[in-house]
Amino acid sequence: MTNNKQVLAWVEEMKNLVNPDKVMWIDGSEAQLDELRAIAVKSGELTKLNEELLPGCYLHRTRQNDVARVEDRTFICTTKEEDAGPTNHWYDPAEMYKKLYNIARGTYQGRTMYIIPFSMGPIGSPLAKIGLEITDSIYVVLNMAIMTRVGQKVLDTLGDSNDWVRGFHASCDIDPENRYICQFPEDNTIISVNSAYGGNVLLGKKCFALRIASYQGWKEGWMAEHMLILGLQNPKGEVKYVAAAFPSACGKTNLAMLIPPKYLQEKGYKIWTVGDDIAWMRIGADGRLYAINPENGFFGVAPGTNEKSNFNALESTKKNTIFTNVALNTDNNTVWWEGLDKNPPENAIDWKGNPWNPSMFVKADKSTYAAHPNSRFTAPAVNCPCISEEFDKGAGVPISAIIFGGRRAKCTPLVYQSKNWENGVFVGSAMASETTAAAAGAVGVVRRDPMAMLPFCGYHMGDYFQHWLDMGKKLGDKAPKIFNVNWFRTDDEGNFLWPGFGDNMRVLNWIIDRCEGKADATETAIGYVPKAEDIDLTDLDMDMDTLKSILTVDAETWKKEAAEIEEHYKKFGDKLPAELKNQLATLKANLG
Ligand code: GTP
Ligand code: SPV
Ligand code: MN
Repeated sequence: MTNNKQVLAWVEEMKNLVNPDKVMWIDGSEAQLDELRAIAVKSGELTKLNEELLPGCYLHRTRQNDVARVEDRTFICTTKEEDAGPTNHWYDPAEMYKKLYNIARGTYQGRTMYIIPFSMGPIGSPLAKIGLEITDSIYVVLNMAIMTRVGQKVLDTLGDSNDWVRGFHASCDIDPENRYICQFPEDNTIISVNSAYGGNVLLGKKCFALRIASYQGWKEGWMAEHMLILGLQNPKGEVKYVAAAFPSACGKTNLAMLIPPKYLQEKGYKIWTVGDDIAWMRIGADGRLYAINPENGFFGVAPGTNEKSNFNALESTKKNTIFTNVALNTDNNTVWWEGLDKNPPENAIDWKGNPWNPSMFVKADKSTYAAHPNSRFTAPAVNCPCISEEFDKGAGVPISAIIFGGRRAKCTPLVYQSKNWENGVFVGSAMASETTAAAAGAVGVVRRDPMAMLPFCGYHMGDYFQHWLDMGKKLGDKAPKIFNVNWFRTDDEGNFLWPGFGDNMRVLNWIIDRCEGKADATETAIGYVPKAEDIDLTDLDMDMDTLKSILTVDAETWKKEAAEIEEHYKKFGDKLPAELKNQLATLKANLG
């Protein structure tokens, strides 16, 4: 399939290491993918779902110990430890290669080695990058064929170039004690062993498009961010693009596919989806910031996705989709998850592979749920009813606003605007959010997650902050405006105070109005907060007092927040840019 000498040498080296029975290059043809689907169904790796109701769809269950990203087993392997920084786990590259090769040696025996050439970004786009993933898992091949552009065309585009990322995956025994997700940014290399779950093994996604790409972006002057990209169309038919960084399972897919409230639809407002998880951004010829979505599909959270909360995501999963760790409805061979509808199947198999029925469900006990809280769908982007016409173009869309956000029951208001780019970088660097099921470990614990990149930044986070500041200097007055949102404020009983989902459009409209100088705001210690009357509550069952309560910036709460930010900043030592130190001092002064 290729004469590229570096590619062939690496494939040969890996082949000698793992000793497969067979080797298969993924050419991207439907015929070849179909052959693999048939093998996986026969072996039980995939379950074919109801062809009438869910054409081309399959269910896969992972091991119970392999259901999410594993941050404490994820390593950045750079020659110098300090280059990985205080927020990453570091390992010496030479030692890590040795360790990983010892784990992987001979493990493809009796198996097939699949070689997947893939492009992150539309093939041939000046913003795209190429990778190869070697794997022994058909599940990985079929997911990569949805999430990225794969096949012969990628190798043709690569030609003899050595500008490509090496991704090697070995399932081994799925042993959690020997699970390693390792990035070698200096070598453009990723190695993942002993997992067979999503983000750990679909190496184009978090490992390449964020960890490796953030490092490349730092060296080459562009940005790889954990951001959705959406286009907001106004009644005049103009489309403004927004990128938003929220931590895992904090609402990116939902915001990216938002359907506006009826009265706004009737006025002519509409949202177009460019991406739901990752943005690669470069300064264009006109000096503005342009973003592409490097992915080709959505690896979305299933629980909570329904016709009302996210119609477009649900529609996207109705054909050619792979479901991971959801429940199987055995009456009609379809899928179900908590929050899909109010009719759980009477006869089901839960995500662990055990018989399940609704009488077993106890709301407070997640272990009784039919679907795993981090169960997911892998759906082709072309299925999405609101996919943007810019999605496949590769030129990128000009970004008017960048939004940060997270899950904060208290403290952070519904929305505020930073005072300028520098202040916006401070807001992003100080972001915090409650942890979710997207990563192994405790759920609901508030932690600092700068720019939603804590698990994904491939280098020293202090250098990363500096890179953001430098990008702002280059962008000058063409820089996007920076905002922060929080859909997750709760009352004392834990009920969400803001309706969220489609109603987030009301906040997006304020954001766009601010970018165009059309909306008013109140200046507070943390930034510009909307006047309550400027958030349109038409058709909403919400009183002004509740709205005002989630727009309030409480000085005492924020003084505690500032103290926590100061603590968080200590980690970065000398690498903390002076601008951010000054920003924190200004915040403290503003709070009095
Ligand atoms: P990753 O794919 O892990 O990066 O997640 P994501 O950021 O794309 O999050 P997603 O949109 O899948 O939402 C995660 C969870 O948050 C789902 O259970 C949603 O139902 C819920 N959620 C999303 N938006 C809102 C919102 O506006 N309000 C509330 N209360 N919940 C939301
Ligand atoms: C996330 O955790 O942010 C995801 C899912 O998008 S994974 O691909 O597993 O990282
Ligand atoms: Mn994500």
